[in-house]
Amino acid sequence: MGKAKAKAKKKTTGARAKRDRRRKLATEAPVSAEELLASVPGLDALQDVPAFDDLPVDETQQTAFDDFCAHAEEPEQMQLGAVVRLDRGFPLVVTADDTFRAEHAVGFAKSRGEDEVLLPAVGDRVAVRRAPGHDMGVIECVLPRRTSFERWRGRARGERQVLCSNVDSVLIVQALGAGEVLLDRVARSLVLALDCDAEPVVVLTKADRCDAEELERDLDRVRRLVGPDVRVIVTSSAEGRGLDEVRICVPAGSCAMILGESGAGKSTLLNALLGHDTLATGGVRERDDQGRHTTVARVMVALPGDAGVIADAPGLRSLPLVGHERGLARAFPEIVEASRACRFGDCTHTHEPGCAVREAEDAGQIDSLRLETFQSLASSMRVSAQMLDPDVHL
Ligand SMILES: Nc1nc2c(ncn2[C@@H]2O[C@H](COP(=O)(O)OP(=O)(O)O)[C@@H](O)[C@H]2O)c(=O)[nH]1
Ligand SMILES: [Mg+2]
Ligand SMILES: [Zn+2]
Repeated sequence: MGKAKAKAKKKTTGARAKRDRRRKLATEAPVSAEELLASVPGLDALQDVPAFDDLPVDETQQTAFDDFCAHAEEPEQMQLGAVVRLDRGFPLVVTADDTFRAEHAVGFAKSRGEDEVLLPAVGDRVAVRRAPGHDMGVIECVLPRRTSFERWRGRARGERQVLCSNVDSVLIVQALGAGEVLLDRVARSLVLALDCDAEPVVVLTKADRCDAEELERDLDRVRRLVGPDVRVIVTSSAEGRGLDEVRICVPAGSCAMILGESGAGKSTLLNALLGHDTLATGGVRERDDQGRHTTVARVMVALPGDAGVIADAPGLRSLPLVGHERGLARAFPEIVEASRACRFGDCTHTHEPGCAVREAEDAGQIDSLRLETFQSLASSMRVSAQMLDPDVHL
């Protein structure tokens, strides 16, 4: 692992100075009504918006951008940008020179596969047109995604929704002190992160709400579940605990996505890392008075100092696994390895004779908690695959 670290790039002092200047501008007392509105935390404040240099462009993306420009009309208007915020307004894009809102080009929703629409997600590197005299930009092309964190939205007629692209790590947030930590959620998040090539990190929040004994019990279970290769961090935003450990997981030049249920303490954690309240907390703005989620805001913030970027997203109640076999195999490699010796190729490791996985469990080589979790995830994936396509038998 440590992939994010390897990718980390030292920020140039010039870029940082520019970002700090922009931040200073953003924190100065607002003058007009519009600026006043823009300064309301969690609404439209440009504070903590990442600079273009915080979001490195890889070779494939640069080449795709150059190719696109080679065939674009008036290529001198094209800029390489990154989508850093998707909220109520138009996508917010940063480029080397500027930060502005941008709309999609007409006819942009071109199909990628059959009827899949490629709309920009937070984290996307894009080719954006900035015509002279225009405040708004126009996103003309989404450049190839290095990684893409997707989740299944809806049931049988659902679709894959990109929550964040070009993600290096996923901070799996679970709150302590509200009964036992839900291992099923941690496991699902782990599978989703590994499926998209991101490094998972488990962040247990609100440690101030439980005593030492509860903490030890929860920590043991989570560690046992995720195995020795996944970092588990205990935090309390209320007490400032564990913040440095989280920061270390998000080195400069990398992007982490924060994943957890509504109320898990994600925005509070981000505010604690930022040192001020940029993101709305308490879930108030996330719901209307019927208690429905209304905000679909996905917001990237740049951590202060020599650190990277974190994308906040609204809480996800469910994390369906649909076609995430690769992630499942990566999360439980020892089980997949052992299963190669099972007598039947389609062994479910439940009742079949000659099951090498259960033998390994009996011999103490496979942790029973991990096997139990694997079984439950694998079976729910079989169910979701059936639901999507009743003719497919896994
Ligand atoms: N005791 C305690 N409460 C916290 C902590 N972090 C967040 N909270 C509370 O948990 C609630 C939800 O937090 P929020 O950050 O909005 O969660 P989000 O929906 O995951 O973004 C708020 O009322 C916070 O004050 C913490 O470290 N300790
Ligand atoms: Mg939040
Ligand atoms: Zn088996």
